[in-house]
Amino acid sequence: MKLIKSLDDTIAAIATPIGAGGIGVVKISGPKAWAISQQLFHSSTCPQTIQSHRLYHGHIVEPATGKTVDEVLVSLMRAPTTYTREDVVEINCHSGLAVLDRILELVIRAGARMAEPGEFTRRAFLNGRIDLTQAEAVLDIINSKTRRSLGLASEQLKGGLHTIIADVRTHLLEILAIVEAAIDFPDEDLELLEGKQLADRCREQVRDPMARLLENYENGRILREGLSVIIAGKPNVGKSSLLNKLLRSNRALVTPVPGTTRDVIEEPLSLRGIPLRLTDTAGLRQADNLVERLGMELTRERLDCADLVLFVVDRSAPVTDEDLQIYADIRTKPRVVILNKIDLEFHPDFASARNHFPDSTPLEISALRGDGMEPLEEAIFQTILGRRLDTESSIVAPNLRHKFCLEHGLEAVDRSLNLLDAAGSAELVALELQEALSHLGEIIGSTTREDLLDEIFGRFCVGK
Ligand SMILES: Nc1nc2c(ncn2[C@@H]2O[C@H](COP(=O)(O)OP(=O)(O)OP(=O)(O)O)[C@@H](O)[C@H]2O)c(=O)[nH]1
Ligand SMILES: [Mg+2]
Repeated sequence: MKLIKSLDDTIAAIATPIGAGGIGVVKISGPKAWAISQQLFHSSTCPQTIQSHRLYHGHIVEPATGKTVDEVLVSLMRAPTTYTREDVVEINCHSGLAVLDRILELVIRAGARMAEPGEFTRRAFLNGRIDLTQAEAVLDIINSKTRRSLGLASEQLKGGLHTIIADVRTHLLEILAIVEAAIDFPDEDLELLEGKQLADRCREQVRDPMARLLENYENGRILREGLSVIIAGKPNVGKSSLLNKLLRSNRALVTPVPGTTRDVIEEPLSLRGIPLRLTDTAGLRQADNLVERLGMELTRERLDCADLVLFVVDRSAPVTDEDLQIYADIRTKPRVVILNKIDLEFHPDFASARNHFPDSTPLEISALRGDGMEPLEEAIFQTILGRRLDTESSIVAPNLRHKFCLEHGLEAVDRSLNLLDAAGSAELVALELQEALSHLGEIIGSTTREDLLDEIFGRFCVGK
């Protein structure tokens, strides 16, 4: 476990991605940020007139040799209105590994320490500028791949989740204060007098908002991680052709030979701003070939955890037991039944496709020509996303870590409600409410263990 002990030292890192580019930034934060910079930065402006939050031209010069390293723009941002709430200096230099490395080295020599991954954001958190959900949102913003996941992350950075949790905590604290008064002044028999009223209040102000947040978890997961969409069907029906059409690129091999695809092919795809992980699989059939059988095992594993199955059938050929077996296997999954190859004459078996695939409305496409792709995209959207996802308004949704805390917190709240309903002991009610408080505190970081903080901030890159 890495322990970042002190906020007194000054940290530095390269804040831009490594590689050749227009500009690179070396970032310094801490009480000595400006003093350190002054040893290297020869400003074109008189140093005494330099103001906070302004950009100044000059050169980075090696103190030992007087040699110029680079021409730069430097900004000094005085605490507390900075990212970390400490003094921050940013040196904008030319981007290139050698020059960035050299400047960082000079900064370290002058008295700074190399920042750990996520340490700037960790300081913003430790100095109280943001809470833990907002720190996590910074990471989500960096990792966002679609407009919608970015929307979710920026809402969280603005404090959407923090506000809800903080509100619930305030109510919880008020309720706890009443319960504790009942413990301290038992003669007044508060618990009996106000038990029902208190329980109602606890349901309305604590339980319901927590439960509503939990309901949004699934939406958030979809926006953050992407939905797993699996293309399945027997061999040669056109699964890989469909993958290629949806991706608009020839990613998967297509041949007339049944059993072409053996590995699982997964590609990200953004459908109307919703991130999908689109997966092409080996066709499912009775096979003796070991490689093909292994491929099918992988397919079945993937099917188990799919959010949506695109089940492809060849409309120009007879419906076989294999088709029906796969359909039976995915019956419980959200699915779209796709009749492919409509450019060919349809087989009489498909005179009434509904009989074969009850409870589905099959869509007709030609993966070869691209017919029917619009309605298919609409169907994908509606089948899983349209129903569950409020795609327009900004949402506040917990991530997996928050979800566990909320669930544990809710359990404690429910136990306290049962006690209140049964006019149970005020001491026990207080204990349960305290436990709920501590789980809520963990979400925003007020009662979070150091190792968990290490874990969260360790996921950041150095320089953020
Ligand atoms: N006429 C016609 N042929 C198609 C269509 N879609 C796919 N095909 C052809 O059907 C054959 C199989 O296509 P694939 O996309 O490789 O099928 P697959 O389901 O991935 O097959 P496996 O990987 O073997 O399971 C190829 O010759 C394709 O060109 C279509 O809409 N119309
Ligand atoms: Mg294939």
